[in-house]
Amino acid sequence: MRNQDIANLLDLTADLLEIQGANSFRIRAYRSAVRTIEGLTENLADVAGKGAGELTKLPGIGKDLAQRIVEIIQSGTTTQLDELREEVPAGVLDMLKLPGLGPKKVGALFHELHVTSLDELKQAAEEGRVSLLKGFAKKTEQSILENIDAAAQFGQRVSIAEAKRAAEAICDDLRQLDCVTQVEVAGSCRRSKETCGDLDILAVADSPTEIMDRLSEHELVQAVLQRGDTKQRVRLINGLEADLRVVPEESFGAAMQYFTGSKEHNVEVRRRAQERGLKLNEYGLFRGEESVAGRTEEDVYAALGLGWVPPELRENRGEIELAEANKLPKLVEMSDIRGDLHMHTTASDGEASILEMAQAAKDRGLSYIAITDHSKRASVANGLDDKRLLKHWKDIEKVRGQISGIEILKGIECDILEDATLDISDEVLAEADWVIAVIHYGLKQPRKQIMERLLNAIKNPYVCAIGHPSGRIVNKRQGADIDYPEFFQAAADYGVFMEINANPARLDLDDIHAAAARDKGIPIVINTDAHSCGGLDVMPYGVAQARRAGLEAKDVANTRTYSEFCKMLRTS
Ligand code: DGT
Ligand code: CA
Ligand code: CA
Repeated sequence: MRNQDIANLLDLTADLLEIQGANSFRIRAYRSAVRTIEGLTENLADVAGKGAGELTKLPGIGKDLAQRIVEIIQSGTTTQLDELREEVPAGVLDMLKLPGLGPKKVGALFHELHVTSLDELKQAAEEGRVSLLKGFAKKTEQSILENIDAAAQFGQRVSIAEAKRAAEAICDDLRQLDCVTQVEVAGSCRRSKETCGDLDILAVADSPTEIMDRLSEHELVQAVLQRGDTKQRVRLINGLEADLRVVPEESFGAAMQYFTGSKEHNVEVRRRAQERGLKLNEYGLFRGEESVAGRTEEDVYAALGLGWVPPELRENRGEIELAEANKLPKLVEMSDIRGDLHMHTTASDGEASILEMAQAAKDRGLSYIAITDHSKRASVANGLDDKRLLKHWKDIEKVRGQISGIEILKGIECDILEDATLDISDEVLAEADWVIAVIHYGLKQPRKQIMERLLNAIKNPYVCAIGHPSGRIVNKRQGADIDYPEFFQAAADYGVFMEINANPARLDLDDIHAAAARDKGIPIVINTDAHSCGGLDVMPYGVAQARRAGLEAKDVANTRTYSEFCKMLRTS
């Protein structure tokens, strides 16, 4: 059981408690434990293994929570969570996926309107019953109606981070078995899509029974839904479902190719096979009865006159032509990344100090970072005004003398205000090494206003990059209405970088827009936006998004050495 799995279950408990109107101190205790656990570098299960008292030494973890954590590690749930799940129907939790609906509001809808599903909520909103509730504005009701169809559609999908974590834990475990020679995850998870509908796991094993038994006993598995001779479908504790298919060794490559998808990619590949008088399915590539390829994916693609296509590109967006012409890009990799240009400290809403963040980044092999705390408009995040920012930069200068082997840029995540001005004065911005401009507020403004704000930021001589440009939250909130061609043209003209925010909840720019920005010659920076040391570990999701965009190392500014990176910055 990984830390994030434990944190997720505690967070779910907090949501359920809040829906049930529990004491706010208790809820806060759970939330603060979640943050503690997410920021931990050591494995919580190992800490718990050292003895009963060890967990309570962690900040924000008292006796009660320590007990729950132990329960989760041992059984994958808690009696409290099971009880809460009985009291609150699963459909009530679906309502949390709507923007603007937190557990408190969802609790009111459940208890006062007796709404227990998205369908019922839609009906209640259409009938105007939602806005009659205390604390609900007409605007909230409208927003529910605007977003409910998307929420129902996304409802069953989980973030790539959650999917990958579960897939890795399960695959690692199945690989322990002696009877197993191969286990890999395929499907959207292997393609690193932003969200996954289910997991598709493939294995080669002498004993299908043994590997299926092992899966059904896995701590992340809640229930076995179907079981056949070589195929099993299970539901995980986070609600995600997973298929395990045991395939013959000589079919493993063909099965990986088939189940990695996407469907659209497969349709094209299969058409190519047919053109050559071949038949392609999950068992192999055949001429009549004779097998031509199937053991490895490389063999399958090669037999069709194609180079091996990296999974992230398999969306039928031109990759097959590139594979045929031997022109597939050499996609950027985690090991190419040398810097991280977006992170927070205790100066605003981060959990670690400047020095701790720098040390954590250095431990992860980075050679430069930018500290970019919030500006004052982000008052909930304790954003900095001009004066505090100048003092904060002095602190950064001091830290430079306390750590070697890593360069620290004096940065700021500066809000682009609703009236298109910047939240920090030009005189102060002029002193920065690195300025990321972002829109946090007024995301729903009409396109004309949004564009005015973005263009104004781009034209400011001190702005280096636009952070999480669309402002979307994956599965939850749509991004701003941006005229991308105009936006990218301006960024290209003024030499402003674009961020791929690696936080799995953002992944912003998305793959399509990151590719479009690259086509305009705009340097891309992949940043974690970390709010704790552990937050630095989301970089692989940003790299995966860049790979889905077809980016190479040369397209990504923070693959450069520090001095090369500095040369790219605007000198004004
Ligand atoms: P998901 O689970 O919705 O996030 O997306 P995928 O891509 O993992 O889709 P899934 O789990 O339905 O199926 C896994 C792969 O299996 C899919 O990417 C391609 C392949 N596949 C499934 N059904 C079909 C089909 O009807 N035709 C073809 N050509 N391939 C299919
Ligand atoms: Ca899938
Ligand atoms: Ca599937």
